[in-house]
Amino acid sequence: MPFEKAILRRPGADAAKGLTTANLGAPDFQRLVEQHSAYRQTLEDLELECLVLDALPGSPDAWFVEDTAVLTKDLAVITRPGAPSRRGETTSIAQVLAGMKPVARIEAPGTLDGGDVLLAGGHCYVGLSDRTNEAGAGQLAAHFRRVGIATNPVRVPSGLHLKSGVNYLRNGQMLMTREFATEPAFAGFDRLILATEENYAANTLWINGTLLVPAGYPRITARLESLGYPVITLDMSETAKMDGGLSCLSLRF
Ligand code: CIR
Repeated sequence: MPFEKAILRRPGADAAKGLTTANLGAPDFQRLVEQHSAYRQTLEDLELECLVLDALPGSPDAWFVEDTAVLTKDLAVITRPGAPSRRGETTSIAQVLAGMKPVARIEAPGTLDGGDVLLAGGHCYVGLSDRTNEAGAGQLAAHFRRVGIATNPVRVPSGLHLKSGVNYLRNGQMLMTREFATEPAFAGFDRLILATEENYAANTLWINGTLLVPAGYPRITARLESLGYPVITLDMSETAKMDGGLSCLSLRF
């Protein structure tokens, strides 16, 4: 099903104060704003109507909107982010989504980040990570069961989120780091395994038939093109400095 809309949030001038493990230095704010604008423009070029929210003062990670909600055709699940510093971000997203879809919530002691939720061919895989716990994953599965979506938990051995390491393309093809190559939950997919030095490109994003791939990963870019996907590469250098990737910058529905 094609996406029609996306919700984004502008990075704030305090973006460098967000959480990160990347050791790549602080993002250059001007470049970050330019890269974020290019991302938005790309979604618009691919026919998505973009709602761009203002930066949220005091919440330097709020531009990673993907972590605050999980959207399906019939439901919006407001998350309870695993990082305490990010919990306040959900209030504003809940207000935005309230008029659009029925809303459910992840409640304490559950924690869940949207970056751990992978929807593939009508099925949901939820990562158990440093941010998403069993209680949060269980609550998500219960909400999804009510709208006819089955959910499987998947352990995230390293990295921030499940989608830092695995993403669904189309046609039964799953792009993943070597860590997930033997994960039984993905055994039924045609698995495309990344070379270790290209692991960041696991966070490739399917938008209406086109793949958005982070710039700088020539091997996987060529492979995806050879499979017949139109590919657009985007410079993600400043987002990567804050542990983010392409999927985390939007909620798509
Ligand atoms: C964080 O650590 O929460 C943010 N600095 C990065 C979140 C990235 N989100 C995502 O991949 N879905």
